[in-house]
Amino acid sequence: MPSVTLLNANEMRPPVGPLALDYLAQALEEAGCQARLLDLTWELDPQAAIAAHFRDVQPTLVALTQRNSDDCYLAGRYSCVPHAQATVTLIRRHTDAPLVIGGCGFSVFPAPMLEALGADYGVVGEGEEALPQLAQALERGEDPREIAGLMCRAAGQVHFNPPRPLDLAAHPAARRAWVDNARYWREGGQGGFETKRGCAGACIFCADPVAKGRRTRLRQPQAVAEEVAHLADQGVLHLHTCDAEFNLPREHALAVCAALLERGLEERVRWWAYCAPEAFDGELAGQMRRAGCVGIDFGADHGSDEQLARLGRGHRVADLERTAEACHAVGLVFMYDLLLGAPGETREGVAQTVALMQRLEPSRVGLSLGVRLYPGTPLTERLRSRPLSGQSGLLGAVDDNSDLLQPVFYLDPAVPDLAEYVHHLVGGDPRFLCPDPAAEMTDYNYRENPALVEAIAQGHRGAYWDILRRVEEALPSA
Ligand code: B12
Repeated sequence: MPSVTLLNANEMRPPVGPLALDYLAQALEEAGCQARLLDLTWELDPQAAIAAHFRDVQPTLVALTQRNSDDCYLAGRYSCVPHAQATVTLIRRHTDAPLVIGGCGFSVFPAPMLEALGADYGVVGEGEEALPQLAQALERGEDPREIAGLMCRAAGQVHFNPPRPLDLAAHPAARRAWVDNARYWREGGQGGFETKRGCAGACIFCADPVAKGRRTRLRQPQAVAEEVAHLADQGVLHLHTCDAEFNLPREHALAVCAALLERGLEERVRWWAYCAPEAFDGELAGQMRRAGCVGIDFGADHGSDEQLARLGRGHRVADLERTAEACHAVGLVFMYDLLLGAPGETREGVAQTVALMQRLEPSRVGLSLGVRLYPGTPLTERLRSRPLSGQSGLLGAVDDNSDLLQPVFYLDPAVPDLAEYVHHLVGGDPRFLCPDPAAEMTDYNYRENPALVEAIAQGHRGAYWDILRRVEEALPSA
């Protein structure tokens, strides 16, 4: 029987559970493969843990999940590649088994990441079919190169088959039985679950359609509820959705809420969701609230219709006004995530956005300043039609980095002092999770966030912005 060691080496803190590995382990088992998990997040001595694991086990394949390529945060610009390289070196020292990588961080940068890590194979997109197929092909000594989504190097060349999106509705409920979800809940403050994959949005900057596909594929609402029940049985009582946007399509969001209510899960778990400001209204807010949702993070991006249109967003300021009204009416705590500094940004636009936030009174406002450039997005491809080197507005590793694996950001030259300017406009309002230029600008980065880690250790749970809110407002844990 083919056997696969699933490996997580995510070093970020607070620790976020490797949801992918719970899903992949189940898919391997259902395909007749053996799955073992080695979660280095919990290991104080990763080298010893790797050595001990491969002393006992010689798998057919080692499968490494690479969730992040970097922290995608202008002020941090932390690349995850060196840590992943070090992990691969350790793995290679202790096993001859071939190595495959996957995950969002990989799927956005497949060829350069395959090269940088020296992996044998990569899987672009979903792994539930490709991973068991690869393990089986290797066990039988067959050529795996026809597998959809597979990337590999042979004779100095990279071979790649485009991924084939899965029909998620045909997938059974996830049992969530491999990852130590209870420990992630205790030390990371939350669990995660997915209701769909893919995004049909046309946002010019977003990596989601690149990594997950442009066609939205829905899980069965009853299967989602069953998965949430499995997590609740493990004591994982605070959850975050892991979709691009929970409310797209709106009817599916309503159906998921109904399925949660049918199982009485609103009594057992609290959950937070990412939502798009369009397709959101009072009825959905009410139904989400009844189904146990206690907080929503809207991808608001900007407070001017012109800039929203430039960003390719599907909503306008009027939609933001409606979301605020709907959330206030049902008592849902909510946050707006902003993206300032994209092409077309102006000082007036920034001021208008901050003023809109102050008027709509969300519970929190998260500010991202500057846009991380991901290959394959309309914005990046437009900028790359000319050599990047020498273009104005680009920050980060612009030279010798044409694949953009090292972080590169766009910050419109019209607002070169954006961090200082926003800081001035916000004027110390604690609702704004705002990079502080004087404090190394790290307080809205969940990569290495000691304040959050401490709050979770004190018993706080839930979405990180909501934990930060509760700490700041001296409220009890959710
Ligand atoms: C929800 C979410 C969060 C939540 C997490 C909630 C939770 N409890 O899990 C919060 C808000 C905490 C969060 C934080 C961050 N996030 Co986040 N997050 C997401 C989101 C929307 C879903 C992640 C998820 O779990 N998806 C579901 C799982 C099943 O998908 P998956 O991991 O991709 O796995 C599938 C495939 O990739 C593949 N696969 C995965 N691994 C492997 C391995 C092998 C061998 C194979 C074959 C296949 C395979 O198969 C899996 C199943 O099909 C994604 C975007 C997205 N739509 O995925 C961003 C995303 C992953 N996050 C991102 C970032 C940057 C971050 C932060 C670094 C932001 C910051 N600076 O604070 C932090 C890092 C946190 C950490 N410790 O790692 C980026 C990463 C981009 C990149 N290039 O690195 C993404 C892609 C969003 C974006 N900007 O486009 N995030």
